[in-house]
Amino acid sequence: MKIFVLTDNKFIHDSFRPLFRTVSAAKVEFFCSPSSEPLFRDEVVGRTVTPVSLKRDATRFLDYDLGFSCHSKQLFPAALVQAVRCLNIHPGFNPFNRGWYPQVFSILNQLPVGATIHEMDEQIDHGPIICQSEVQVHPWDTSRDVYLRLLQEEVALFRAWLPRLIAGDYNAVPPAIEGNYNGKDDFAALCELDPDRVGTFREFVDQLRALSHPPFSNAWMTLGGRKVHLRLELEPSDDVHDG
Ligand code: 0FX
Repeated sequence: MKIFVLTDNKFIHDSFRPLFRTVSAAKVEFFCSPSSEPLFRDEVVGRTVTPVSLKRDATRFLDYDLGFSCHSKQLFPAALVQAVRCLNIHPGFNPFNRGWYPQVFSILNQLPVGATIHEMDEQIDHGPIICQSEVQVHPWDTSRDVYLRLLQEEVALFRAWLPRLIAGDYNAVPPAIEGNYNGKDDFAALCELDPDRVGTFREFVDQLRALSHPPFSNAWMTLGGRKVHLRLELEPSDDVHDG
């Protein structure tokens, strides 16, 4: 059995790779986007993570039995997902807040967030769901706090399900509703803050914590003619208060 794994995330790569070694007698090969090559410099030297552009070279995977998208920046073309069983592991609770940075939007719209493994179709983070696990969001969490929790959940879910994913031993169920999708533009629109906007303190805290994800500079506003970035730090104490 031939399996390909596409990833652009070093943590996911380092966590998932050993899992494949323990469960599979199959031949498993790892690939990344050309722009992610520097992340895997050590592996690339040993040719164990191969850069590939799906726009140019998707046909090279047509004779594989199974493909995984594990935080890949590239869209799998329709011809590939129709010809080869392809599975995606996604840091979101499908079908809610599919697409860009699910935890950012879940902090704001309170829709569930978690880890999902699903069969891929030609749409982003779409397709029948194999398994998923919800992750809690506290009112004091930043995007980064939730994201780190999501990564742990993804590893746990992948570890638990990998043998069954490889064997095709699962029921993939289309989501009952279409849910919602957020794109790059939705995220960019959130990042630009209007200094004259009127709202509650809670709304401002929620928007800023949703955009606080060091080392990234997301939220910004124009102050004194300059673009100024903002980030929030929240420190929950052990004191319990009502309200
Ligand atoms: O690995 P990943 O979580 O994202 C990758 C792909 O880039 C993405 O296209 C795909 N949908 C996803 C499943 O896998 O890493 P990342 O560095 O792109 O983003 C990680 C988190 O960092 C993100 O959830 C929010 C935060 N972030 C990232 C960037 C680039 C920001 O807050 N601002 C940013 O500009």
